[in-house]
Amino acid sequence: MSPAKRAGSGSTPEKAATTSGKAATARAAKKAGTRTGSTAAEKAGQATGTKPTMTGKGAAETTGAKAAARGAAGTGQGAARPDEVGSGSRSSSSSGEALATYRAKRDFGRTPEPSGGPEPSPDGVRRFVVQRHRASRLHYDLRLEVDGVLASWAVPKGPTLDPDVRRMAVHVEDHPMAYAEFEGVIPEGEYGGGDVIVWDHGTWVPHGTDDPAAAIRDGSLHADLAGEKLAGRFVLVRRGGPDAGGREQWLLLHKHDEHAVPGWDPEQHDRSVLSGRTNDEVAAAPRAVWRSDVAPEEAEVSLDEAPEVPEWDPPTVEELEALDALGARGTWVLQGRELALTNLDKELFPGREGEAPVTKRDLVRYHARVGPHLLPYLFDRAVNLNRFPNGVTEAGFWHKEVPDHAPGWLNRWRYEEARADDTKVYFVVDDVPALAWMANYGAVELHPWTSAAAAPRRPTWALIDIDPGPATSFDDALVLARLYRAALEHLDVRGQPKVTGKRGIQIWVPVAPHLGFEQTRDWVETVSRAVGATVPELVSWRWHTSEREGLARLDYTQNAVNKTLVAPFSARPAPGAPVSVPIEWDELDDDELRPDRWTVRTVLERLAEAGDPLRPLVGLPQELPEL
Ligand SMILES: [Mn+2]
Repeated sequence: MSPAKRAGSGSTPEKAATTSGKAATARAAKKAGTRTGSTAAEKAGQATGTKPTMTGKGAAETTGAKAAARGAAGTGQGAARPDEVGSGSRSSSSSGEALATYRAKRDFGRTPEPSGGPEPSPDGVRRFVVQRHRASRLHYDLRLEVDGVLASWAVPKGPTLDPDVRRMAVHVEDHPMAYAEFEGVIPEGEYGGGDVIVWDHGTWVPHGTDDPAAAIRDGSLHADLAGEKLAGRFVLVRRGGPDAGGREQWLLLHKHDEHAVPGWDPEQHDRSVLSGRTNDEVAAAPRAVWRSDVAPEEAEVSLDEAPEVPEWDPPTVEELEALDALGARGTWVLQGRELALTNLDKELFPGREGEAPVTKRDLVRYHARVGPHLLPYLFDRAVNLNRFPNGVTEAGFWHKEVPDHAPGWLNRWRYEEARADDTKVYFVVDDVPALAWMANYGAVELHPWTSAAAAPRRPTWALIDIDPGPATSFDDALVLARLYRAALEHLDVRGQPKVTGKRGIQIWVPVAPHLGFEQTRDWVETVSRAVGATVPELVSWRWHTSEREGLARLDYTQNAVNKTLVAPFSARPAPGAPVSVPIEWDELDDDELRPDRWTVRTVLERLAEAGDPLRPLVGLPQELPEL
């Protein structure tokens, strides 16, 4: 457990920041080939006394340039909210004051900030970068390394080699070195939201001074740039300000030297020097997201690498015996957490014929035991709850917001992009006690988001939902599932079916998270239309249930932010507490297969024998082929 987390006691925005920062930290740590003490993975390991198993790819993928950027990033203070034209205020770029404007403008929650002052690059070489940034308006951000930070100007028309052109340049706040190699998207709704490419980069040397910070304060800097596009001597000179918003207007021009090119237009050179991609291409399939709510060395979230998923231990025999020994209510100590359990003998589910009802104690016990299998699907993402606190014979209700009374150790995530009427603070269920708490809360169905909390607009699963109508038999659903199997095999796409525990079948397809929901939704729709076209007598495309004539719906619309399907191994609100269970494709041909074949009483035995065929696909960064 991280110190930050232990200190938390229920102030939700702060805890939300902690959670998201932690998830980002896990990625950043993996990228760097190290692990920090605050990853959820370690927390889980410490809580259970087991060293977490790290999956996924390691640091080998990190390019040298990235590694160099991160090396420099470690010395940065504060964090970056990428500026927009005209909306930043200037900074002196002097050490000590550096990045103070960022810190003043931002709330990092509990994320610890690095200590120590800025340092020059180890080799004494000063770097520069120009990012082409499409925010509310297109502009180019010229950033020069000065005393361990990036002194920055927003240049609406971009720098040019044409010596007869003067460009307006707004002096904006210093950015941390960690931002220098960032290329990707900044989420909508955040400051500077839009897309960013590294339009040029290289090294620079101040001319006529060995104290460029002082030169900037004095309003005139000559800089010799050696980039891939820009070269030669540039002059930055202050022309006015600061205005009411603290902004200074500067001019940027190129000297008449051997690198000058009359008529040179930056828009004619619009590709990234890192990836060769345009802003349009980066926006369509970004490889990274910049978070504004965490410290800069954690702020870049790669979309090319899946999050590490830890492993969890089941409860011990002694812990389960302690649960059985409780009366109708009491405190259960599970993996170091104290759970205040209530109404343990309440019947949550009627029994199936000839079976005893399923009590809340049974569901708590099930959640604890199935945790190691269920948590990989909940880890690091928001979860929507379908609650039945009075039992499944009464109507349930959707619940998303973390209530005030929830214990402080439960992880939360703050949905920054939520609309005004949307839930802001969600649960992130990432350990076994949290799952047990959910059962006590009457959260029968757990519906995880298809996107990770760190990048809510980037799904990691594409979902195919064979939603039976009243006239759809299970045999019909199997026909449709087999058609999907043929389609996925033909396309060489990996996915796995699961029975829903009610009447349907879903197919979960892992995807690389640089894809957006529009892409997963369109892809699933296209495949589904093809499947449906082969058996039109089984499928309706009508939106309203009443118009479907009882036919099945191949529902691709759940591929959207905050739309969800039930988690694997979550119980369903029906007699006997049936469970949604991933299956092998071959099991579609098993005569004994039923959509509600397994219950909370039988699925652990199934898991012991057959395992979980979907688990190897968690985090698989699969591309979806063009159709
Ligand atoms: Mn910008």
